[in-house]
Amino acid sequence: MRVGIVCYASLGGSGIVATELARHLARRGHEAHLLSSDIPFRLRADPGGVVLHTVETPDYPLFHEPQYVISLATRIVQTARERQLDVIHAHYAVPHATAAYLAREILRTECGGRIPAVITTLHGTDITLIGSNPAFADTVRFSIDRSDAVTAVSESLRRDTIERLGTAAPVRVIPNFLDCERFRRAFDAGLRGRLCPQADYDALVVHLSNFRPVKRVDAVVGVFRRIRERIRARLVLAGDGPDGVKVLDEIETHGLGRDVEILPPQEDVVPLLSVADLFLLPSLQESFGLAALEAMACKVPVVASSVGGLPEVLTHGVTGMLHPPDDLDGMAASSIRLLSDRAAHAAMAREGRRAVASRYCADAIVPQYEALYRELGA
Ligand code: GMT
Repeated sequence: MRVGIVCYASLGGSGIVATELARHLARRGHEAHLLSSDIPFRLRADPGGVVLHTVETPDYPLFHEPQYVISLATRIVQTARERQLDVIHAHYAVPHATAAYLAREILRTECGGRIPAVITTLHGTDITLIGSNPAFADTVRFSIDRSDAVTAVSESLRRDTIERLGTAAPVRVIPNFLDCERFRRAFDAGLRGRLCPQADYDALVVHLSNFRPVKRVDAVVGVFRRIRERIRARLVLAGDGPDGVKVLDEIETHGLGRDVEILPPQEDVVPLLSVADLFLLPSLQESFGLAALEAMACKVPVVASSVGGLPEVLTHGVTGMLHPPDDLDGMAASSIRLLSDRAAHAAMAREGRRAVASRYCADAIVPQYEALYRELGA
């Protein structure tokens, strides 16, 4: 099959999942094209047989507004024509579902050309935070409903889509996935020693994200501060984003400078996760929580908010610990318990890896997308 996948290049779960899907489709013998404004974050190290088509949005002095929808739709049309695409798979509805719809309608007007099926995969904030905003909702709903198929990454997001946008299109749940061969614990004593010297610390707590308000990096520091009162722990935050400065303030206010380190976004997160003892994800909203899945795959117990799709990914008390987003004391108590009880920690690490291996590996999920493409005639 010839598949064109549209995604954001920036640091975010939807771009990561789209890139991995393209890579796995290429590995399984399909022609995989990725359309994005730049090289997607996780494609940089290894394109893995995926053909990248970058989208250029020209500037013009009259425009104060970026014209990305038009340039993206045009790029999709050109790629579909040149490569005879069977499928256009838009990841993140805003505005990718709209550009894909527009591209398909343009292709429909051409004689004899192939008309690709349009699939939209909803990732979370494209519905919960931004897509349902009154400034966008009518167009987003229309674009979703005009897709030939719609998928959501969790049951919670499927419900949110219907409730918040009132969409009519059936939404199928296809969860996120990982390359389970690549995502496995590979402990590096040197890295652990550098990030968490044994003479000073007994535990390493990690958080990875794009430091947007929804991730609540201040709450990460808040939970860590409570842990630090009881355990000689160190916190490593990796990522960057709008709340980076807020986090620095928080660290300074609480005099945590020596115990917290901020690293840049990691192209490969496995080395860092593999030396961690605990992963914190106290998000306000999380339709799936790909970062939690990555941590579980690397045998790192997760303490997270009981919001959105996280209760589908994590079973409280078995593969992770879930608390209401504002219950920082509860998150800290669970963290302290796990970091002080070796047997409980080992059991949760083992069960987390087992859950990922049994339900979320590429081999189980990518065929569900292939089956969907085939159902649509690809
Ligand atoms: O918030 C992010 O990390 C970015 C955002 C995106 O669309 O890139 O993430 C959403 O999609 C991820 C991949 O499906 C999910 O794992 C995240 O839970 C979801 N984020 C939110 O719902 C806040």
